Amino acid sequence: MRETVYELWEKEPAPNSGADYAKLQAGGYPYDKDWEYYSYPIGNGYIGANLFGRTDTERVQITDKTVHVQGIYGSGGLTSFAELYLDFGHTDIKNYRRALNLNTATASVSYESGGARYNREYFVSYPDRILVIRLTADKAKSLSFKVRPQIPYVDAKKHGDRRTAKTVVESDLITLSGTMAYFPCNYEGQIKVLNEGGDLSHDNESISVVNANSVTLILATGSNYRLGPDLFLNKPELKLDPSLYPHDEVSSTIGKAVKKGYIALKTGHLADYQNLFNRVAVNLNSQPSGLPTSALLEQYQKGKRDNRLEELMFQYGRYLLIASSREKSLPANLQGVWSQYESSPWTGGYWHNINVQMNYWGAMSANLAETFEAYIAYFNAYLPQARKFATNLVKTSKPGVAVEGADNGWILGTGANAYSISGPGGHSGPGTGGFTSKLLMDYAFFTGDREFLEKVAYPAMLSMSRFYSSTLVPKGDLLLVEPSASPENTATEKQIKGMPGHMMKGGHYVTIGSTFDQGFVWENFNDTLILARLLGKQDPFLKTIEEQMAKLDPIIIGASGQIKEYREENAYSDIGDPKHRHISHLCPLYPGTMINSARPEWMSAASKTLDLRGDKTTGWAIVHRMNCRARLKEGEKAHGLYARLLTERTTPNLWTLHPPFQIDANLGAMAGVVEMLVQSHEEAVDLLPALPKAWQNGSFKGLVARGNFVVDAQWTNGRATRISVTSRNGGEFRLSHAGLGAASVTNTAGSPVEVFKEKDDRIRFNTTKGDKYTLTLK
Ligand code: FUC
Repeated sequence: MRETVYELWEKEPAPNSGADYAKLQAGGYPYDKDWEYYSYPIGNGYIGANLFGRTDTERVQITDKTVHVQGIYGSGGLTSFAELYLDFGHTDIKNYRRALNLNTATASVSYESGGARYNREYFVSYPDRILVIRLTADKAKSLSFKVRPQIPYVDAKKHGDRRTAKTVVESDLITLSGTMAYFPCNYEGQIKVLNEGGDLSHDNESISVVNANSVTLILATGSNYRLGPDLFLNKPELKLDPSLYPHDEVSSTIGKAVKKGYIALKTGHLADYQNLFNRVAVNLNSQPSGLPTSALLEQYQKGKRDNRLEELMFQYGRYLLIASSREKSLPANLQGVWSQYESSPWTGGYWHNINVQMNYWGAMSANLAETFEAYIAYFNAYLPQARKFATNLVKTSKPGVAVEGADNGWILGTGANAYSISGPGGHSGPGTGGFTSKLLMDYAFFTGDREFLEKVAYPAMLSMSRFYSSTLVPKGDLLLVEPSASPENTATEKQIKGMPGHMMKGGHYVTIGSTFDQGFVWENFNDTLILARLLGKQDPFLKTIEEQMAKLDPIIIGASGQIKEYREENAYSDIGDPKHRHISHLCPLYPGTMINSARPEWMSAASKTLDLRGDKTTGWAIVHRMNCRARLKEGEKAHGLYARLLTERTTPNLWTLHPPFQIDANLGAMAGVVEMLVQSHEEAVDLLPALPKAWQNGSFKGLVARGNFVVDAQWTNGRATRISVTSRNGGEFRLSHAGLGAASVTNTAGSPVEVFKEKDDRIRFNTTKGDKYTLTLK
């Protein structure tokens, strides 16, 4: 397959007209449209940077995921770490180009001014944990500029936003340091200026480069944040060790990077990044347009749909996930790893009633399972607090029943961030737990990692099942979740008159046994049982959940042919906002698996529900609809939603807007594209299950199916012409695709493999770990 270059590019720098404190977005301030719409994001999971590519004063806004203010809810909130300004003062700019290349995770700026061509290159290395900016010119001694970093928001009015700030400049090194008042979090950043030719001079806040041939800037950040259970169990002032300073760590990171030098740093960055990025190619038979990205997007938004933009958006999702979630870093938050804010919208947190899950929906299938390791570490750290929530809830729901010392399971609610998690309640019930444990299950299924299955996934699923099992409330023959909600949906007093539930603050309806909660209890029980079978576990408790599962009755079809959101609704939207962004009652379809092809009546009801809910909604909500349509194998509609996301909720830097910018829709749409091309949640892997007209010809390589099978395919007029499968773990492989029953299969050595025809369109064969199988289609 040919290698396509995917890049975002423009002929102009990003504007930078300042931020606006008057505009509060979801509690986030100040709002900076230029940052949100036009800057290019780079990152390594720990550090994020937004690049403006300017020629007068370049702005590089830097975020460190661990550095937080008090945040709107008082439990922590992501904030900007620093601004790095580079004063060039260049005028009469010609032949300007800035780009963000996704194949190399490198950004560049290039232009002519005053008879010289200037080039800049930016990347954030994961292996070396640094940001590198390399500046060159085609004329000797023509690089003169000032390196002027700034610690933002030191004059914050709110106590919890305050920070102390100190800038120290030595010959070629600038050190930024201080303490965030709230936790207190000690932070430090160092910027090393390495010039080739010319001279350096400095004042108290900046370093000036004069007449250099080339310059390399290296930046590292650090803090006293240490991910671990104490962080979630302790009071704010005890979460971090105030006597711990990151100075030695940051100095050592910089020292090592300086020693390696630019070439080795870049080689290391490329090797690390491309190992992940190059695994997947998706070719939708597109052509390069020759247009800058903003113009390409504008054209698309005017109705000229373009497959290259759709491919670019997919690969951008993979790029953004790699940039914002790596092993040992914190997971990708609501904005990935990017925040220019004093206080980020919704704290820039981990929202567990859909947003953080959406971040990882595509991690495994888009062949980036490693990125989920950041969430696993986060999960292990918050688990003791999640257990406390469960024990307290069991105590309230079963007063008098001794629960001390027992495994009461674990549970968490919606709001969480790097410093805290919350328990379920309010507008989102305990289904948020099952929503979360689904991710662990997906990781287990996709990777087949035996140790993870034994040590993490099974205990986690089983333990959450214990929580659900002991808190379900008997009502007649059924077992229901109480209190229960359909996340964030609102109702009117008139709607809920005479209903069993009640209204809470914000107009949220709280009731018994919503489809969301019942559905996720079902999914959790089901997953626990599957894992138990797989691992050969015997435990009398498994029998209990099997019996309880039969009493959950999660899916009920209503008078409008809809999947009911609430048990007590009759026709669609008897209760709740008929156009609400959340479609929590369709979680059993996606990311859940209860609604599937084996239940066609549920599939039609889910489709009907989506028709009734409509597509006019916000960023991530469009994406949840897209992925549901893909699961329903409604390719045209899934594609329509992808196009809607690009048309209505995508900015020129291809970030997606709720609004404000949230990374969830970028990453969730990436998952949706895969879901249209390969699905693996049913008995057999389904190839091209939801192909729209616009994608009738194409190919992909490297998409992953559950069982850890890597699939490559090529198709013409919607029918596969070439399929191959690499078996990472061995085991039986089942594939379904039109006409597949007649296919023959050879292994890596070219020897024929015994194939069982299960149906006209479905085959099965055994695989050996590491072997690649080629299918010959008749
Ligand atoms: C959920 C959504 C909101 C927003 C927030 C971060 O609460 O309902 O729309 O995306 O998360």
